[in-house]
Amino acid sequence: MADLLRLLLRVAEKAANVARVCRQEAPLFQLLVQEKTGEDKNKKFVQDFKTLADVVIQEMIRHDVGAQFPEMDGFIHGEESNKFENGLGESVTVTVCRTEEETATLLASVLDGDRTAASLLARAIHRDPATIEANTDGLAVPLSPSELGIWIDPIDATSQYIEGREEVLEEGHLSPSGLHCALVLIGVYLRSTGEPVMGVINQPFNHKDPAGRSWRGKHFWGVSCGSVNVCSVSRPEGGPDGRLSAVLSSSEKPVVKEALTSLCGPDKLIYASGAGYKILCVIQGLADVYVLSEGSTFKWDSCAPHALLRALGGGVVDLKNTLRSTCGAQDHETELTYHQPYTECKGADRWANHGGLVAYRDCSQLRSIVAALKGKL
Ligand code: 2IP
Ligand code: CA
Repeated sequence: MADLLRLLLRVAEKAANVARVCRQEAPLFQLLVQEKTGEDKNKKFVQDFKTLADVVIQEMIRHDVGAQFPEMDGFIHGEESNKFENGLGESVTVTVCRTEEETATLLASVLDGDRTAASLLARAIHRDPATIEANTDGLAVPLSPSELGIWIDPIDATSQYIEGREEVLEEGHLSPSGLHCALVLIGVYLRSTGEPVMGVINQPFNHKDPAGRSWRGKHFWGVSCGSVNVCSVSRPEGGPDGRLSAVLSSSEKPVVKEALTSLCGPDKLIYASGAGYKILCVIQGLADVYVLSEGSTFKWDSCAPHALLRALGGGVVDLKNTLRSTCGAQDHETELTYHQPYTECKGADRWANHGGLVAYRDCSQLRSIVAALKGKL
């Protein structure tokens, strides 16, 4: 497991490099922000570049993990499909090739021959990342790769990534929107039970280096398996006034906002972008809980940060099931799992967290949230 963790930290850093390069290199950035529709649309060009960048990152992770752990091939899933069709009906499967040149040639074929953009992207994919320092010494978990599956979200909070607003993050403060909400999420689950057991989060745009030019990232990881619970973030202390704070999507239902305002007080409700970023806020103690009443997140959004929360003694439950459950909120029956699709649904919806969710560090806080929302949804 320590080998797998080290590899995931490394590929997440590579993914963060690709995400940064797409914003830093002008030929890629132009493609990233332009949205061509109707007459303007180049029929030889694949759907949109944003999706291509996501797919490239996802395939790079799949390629590197599959190369080191062939037993995991077929169990590495992501948000995007790697089959592209352009407006002329031509279909191309985007993969990472053996050499940088081959990858560049393949990418050029979906970028209507834009060799400059294709080469820049291929270089970022094939470049070795900086070494990631993580103290994984002595991390012994009795699991083999053949028991595990992976969920990848190449870039969560894509809208913030594209918009690209730069915020200076203050230690201990939640900043609701901006580039820092964009995260690379890689979660590992147990194939037999669907429990999340390992998570790696890379925040590609954490701060700018002192020279003020390029972005530096930050990474977080956690392992939770049986009696082994290790997290790179130490468990945050409770707030001074003991009142709960909740982070929500700005599009949350009024009834939820009202119930939580009564419970927490209006100053303790915070709104932020990105499903992964909101769970990261709970992990870091910038909020106590993240409540979402809609089924608008997916397995790839929650798997990685869920593993970190479990390592800290918390978790992520299905909100609807928890409200329906007759047992206490501590009952792990309603924790989200990652191995079974909703077979009655199609496409991405097969993997949605349909019942909404509550991410929490502390079971007693989860109980307060459940009590406040009971009978209201
Ligand atoms: C999105 C992204 C959105 C989030 C949505 C996710 O993933 O994290 O920000 O909505 O649930 O699926 P909100 O910010 O309202 O919580 P992606 O950006 O990868 O599509
Ligand atoms: Ca996402």
